[in-house]
Parts: sequence; structure tokens; C-alpha cells
Amino acid sequence: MKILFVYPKNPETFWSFKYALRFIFKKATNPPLGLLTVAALVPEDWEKKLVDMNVKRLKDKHLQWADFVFMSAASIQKKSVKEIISRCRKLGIKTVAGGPLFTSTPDEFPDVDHLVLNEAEITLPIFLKDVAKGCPKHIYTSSEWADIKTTPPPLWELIKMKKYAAMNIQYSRGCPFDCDFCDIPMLYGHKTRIKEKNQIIAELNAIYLQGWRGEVFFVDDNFIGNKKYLKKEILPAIAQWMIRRKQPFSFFTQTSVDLSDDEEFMRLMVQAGFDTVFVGIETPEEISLAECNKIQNKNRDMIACVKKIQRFGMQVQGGFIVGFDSDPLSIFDRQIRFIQMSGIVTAMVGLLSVVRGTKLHRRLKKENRVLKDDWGDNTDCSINFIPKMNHKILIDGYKKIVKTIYSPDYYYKRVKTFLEHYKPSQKKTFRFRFSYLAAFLKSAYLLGIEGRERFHYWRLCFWTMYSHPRLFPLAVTLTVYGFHFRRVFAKYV
Ligand code: B12
Ligand code: SF4
Repeated sequence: MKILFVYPKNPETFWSFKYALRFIFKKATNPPLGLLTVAALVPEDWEKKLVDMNVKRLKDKHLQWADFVFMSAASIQKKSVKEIISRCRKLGIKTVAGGPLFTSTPDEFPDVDHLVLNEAEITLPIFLKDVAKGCPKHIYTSSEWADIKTTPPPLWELIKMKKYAAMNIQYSRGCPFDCDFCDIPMLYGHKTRIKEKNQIIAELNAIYLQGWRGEVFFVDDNFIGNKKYLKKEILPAIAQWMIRRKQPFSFFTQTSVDLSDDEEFMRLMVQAGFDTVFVGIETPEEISLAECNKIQNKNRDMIACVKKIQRFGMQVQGGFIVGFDSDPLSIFDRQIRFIQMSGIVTAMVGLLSVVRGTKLHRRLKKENRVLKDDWGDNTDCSINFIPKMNHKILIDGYKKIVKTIYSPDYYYKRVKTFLEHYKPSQKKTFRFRFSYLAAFLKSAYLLGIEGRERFHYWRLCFWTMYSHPRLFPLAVTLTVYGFHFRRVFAKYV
């Protein structure tokens, strides 16, 4: 049997980093870990190929080679998914689809031959048995959660690692919190399910032996959902592995803000090689936090929490939302002030989006306020529900936030605020690579000569070289990120 794994195209968005990737000669941010995991669950003796459409073109000859095309996708890839399905139908090739997009909205894909939903560890073996019997069904679902201690390591050999900016690894699935706008509890459950220490070390080894050096993203929904085993086993084991392998990776992940409450845990993370965390801040407005049930952010000085994490050696990236029913008219200026003061350089500000399977969706559906399904991009200045605030005021306020915080003046000031506060681990040594030099030269030309931010760019470069020379590569990286963010938002504001 021949299986072609296809990962659909991502549009140009905040997280696509499309304009930044060009500086480092990469095609995409991350490989499709879901598909690589599914590939490892398919019988070993079946032939397998993978086309990630963010890296190369999907040709008809690729499709014609296959007996089945296996697709994985998130909502943002819907347009590309529809195109793949119609191409497969025209060519008479059977499609099998799974992953968050299909699990959340299966009814939107009647043309897929086999919808193998929820977690492949549970549903795929049943589908494969039916294929062997010659009677595969249209849809497979499950209400159970997989034990990821038995999940096999991803089939890395199906991709060319050098096309990507970072590799992925997953330690846990699920999140104990219950924010009303988030579909993680529906997709991956409330209980944090974890892998064993040996699995994680084996996965790190596999990535290392495949030749990867550089960033590795722990793609957990909330890395600190189950801290006990991390503290006792996983983080010390990773730290030792990193020493043995001479620090080949740097790690980043997603956590809730209560990370800042546990100093020992932050120290262990930094010792293991973590240097960046993404934190869902959402809003500095207490009543909006209460409205969306983001209890872990309530009644705390979030700027102090962010600064503490930075001081312990981790850059904080943040997610922010406007559009809650409780948001006052002052929310736009408050968000700008918060973001500037916190030194969160990568501030992903989005409009509230109502996603199927969430508590928010159920509430707004009852109130007849849901206009359509969400499409994944919460930065394109449109919304899929009727807001409490006047629609124009909300959209104009949103545009004001992103226009302000990504303007060269505010952006470069924020980078400086962050670098002044950030205390990277002493272990972190800079390894020279030609791609860095090329990226610097490219940035010097595009931002330092052609860009309208040229004055800010050189001022930051000289200031960093003089006062924080170790942070110079990071400063240049952040200038490149800024270039990407400005380009992405330029379409809308
Ligand atoms: C890493 C990640 C990213 C990375 C990289 C994406 C990539 N190429 O991998 C980055 C940071 C770029 C990113 C960005 C975004 N992401 Co994202 N991301 C994730 C995250 C945290 C991990 C993905 C992963 O690797 N999972 C590990 C694998 C093993 O899990 P899995 O993919 O679910 O696969 C399992 C099953 O789904 C199933 N399965 C999957 N595929 C298939 C295929 C077949 C054939 C079968 C049978 C089964 C199957 O079996 C697998 C094993 O159990 C997920 C959350 C999550 N826990 O998965 C969100 C998630 C996928 N992202 C999401 C979103 C919304 C986004 C953004 C749109 C956010 C934004 N507002 O901008 C952007 C889009 C950016 C863009 N590209 O344009 C949503 C998608 C929701 C949905 N219903 O579709 C998720 C689920 C998180 C969430 N709920 O908020 N993301
Ligand atoms: S903490 Fe993050 S992952 Fe967990 S429910 Fe809230 S938004 Fe979702």
C-alpha cells in the first residue's frame, strides 16, 4: 500500500513568519508533527511519502503515486484543504483526513472519503483493520483519550529538516484550565497526559541523529500542566542529555502565567535549555479575565510575572485578545500600555474568535450571536460573532493596537525594554553559523538601509553591541521579527 501524507498550505499570518523565514533561508516554521506521528502508526511495510505544501509544490504525479492521501490540518488551512480534496476527487484518489480542523468541523468535509477523527492512536488502528477487511467506513471518532506513553516516535525521515526553522516534540497533551474561548479541552482533554522520560530522551536523540541543531518547540498545550514529573525526572534528564550532547538545542514552549510562581521550576527549565515561553496573557482587564474564566491570570500583577520569567532567563511571547463582552472602551490603550511595559516583543494580539466546541461558542449560539465558523486567523480585522461593543469601534481599536505596537518607534523601544531586563543563562553560548551572518547582512540591507526604521535599527544594533554584546544575535532576530509583523499587518491596517 502507498500512502502520501499531505500537509496543506498555511496562509500568510502572524505565526507563519513568512517574511522572517526568508532571512534565514527556511521555507516553514515547523514540520507537521501530527502527520509524522500518524505515519509512525501506519504499518511499517507500507510505502510512505510526505509533501508539506509549505515547503514544496504538490504535483499531480505525487497524488497519482498514492493509494491513499492522508491529510492533517488546522482551521487556518481550510482553503488549501478544499483544493486538495477536489484535486484528489478529480484524479480518483481516496482521501483520509484527521487532525484539529476535521475533528472540530467534520460536517464541512462530506467529500473526504474517510474522516479518522480525534487521536490517531485510538481511531487509526480501527480504520486500518477495516481497510484490511475491505470495508472502511466514512467516519471514525472516539470519546476516549489516548495513553501517549504508547505513542511511537515521529517518522522524521519523511521530511528534510533543513527546510524548517525549528523542530517539534510533544511531552504532554491537554490542559487543566478551562478558558471559555479555547478548544484545547475539547480536542485534547482537561487531564494532562504525559510521556515517559525515556520517550522524550529517545525523541531528542532521534532529532539529533537526523542532523538537527537549533531550536526545538515543545508543542504542549500547557507545558506545566503536570509539573511533578517534569521537576523530578524530565527536566533534569534533558539537562544532562544537553550537557552530554554539548548543548545542541534551545527549547521553547507554551505555559500558563503561573509558571512565574515557581522559581525552582523556572531554574530547572533554564538549566535544561529553555529560553522562550509563550504565555496566554489575554487581557489586563480583570472583569474580562473573569468573563472568559482565565482564573490563573486573575488577581496578579502580570507585568511583574512576565518580568520575573525574563529575569530567570526566558523570553516571554504573549497572546492578547480584545472583543470580550466586558471590555471597556479604554481596553485598547490599556493593552498597548501593558505590552510596552512588559517588554513582550512578540505580542500576538487577536480579535476574539468564537470556535466550535468551546463554552464561548455554546453561550453565544444561545444568544444568537454567532455569525459563522471561525477560519483560524484572528488578526485579519474581522470577527465571526456580534460583539457587545460597537463593531466599528472594536475593529478600529484593534487596528490602533497593532499599528501602534508594531510601529518602529514602539517596537524598537519594546525590544530595548526586554533586552535590558532579560538575563540569559550563562551556559548559553553563541554558535556561529554562516546563515546567521547572511541573515544579519540581509537585515542590515533591508532594515538598515532600505527600511524606514533604519535609524531605530542601527541605534539598537550599536546599543546592544555596546551594552549587551551577548544579546546581539537575539536583537537582530527580533528586528527581523518586527519586519515580518509589520508586513503582515500592513495588509489590514
Ligand atoms: C505547534 C503548533 C503551532 C505551530 C506550528 C504549526 C505546525 N506546523 O505544526 C505554530 C506556532 C506556527 C502554530 C500556529 C498557529 N496555530 Co497552532 N498549534 C500548534 C500545537 C500547539 C501543536 C501541534 C502539534 O504538533 N501537535 C502534536 C500532534 C501529535 O497532535 P495533532 O496534530 O493533533 O495530531 C494528532 C491528532 O489530531 C490526529 N491527527 C492529526 N493529523 C492527522 C491526520 C490523519 C490522517 C489522522 C488519521 C489523524 C490525525 O492524530 C495525531 C496523534 O494523536 C497545536 C495544539 C496541539 N496540541 O496539537 C496548535 C493548534 C493546531 N494551532 C491552532 C491555531 C488556531 C493556530 C493559529 C491559527 C493561531 C493563530 N491565531 O494565529 C496559528 C496558525 C499559523 C499559520 N501557520 O498560519 C489550533 C487549531 C484549532 C483548530 N480547530 O483547527 C490548535 C489545535 C491549538 C488551539 N486549539 O488553539 N501552531
Ligand atoms: S490555559 Fe491555554 S490551553 Fe489551557 S484552556 Fe486556557 S487558553 Fe486553553
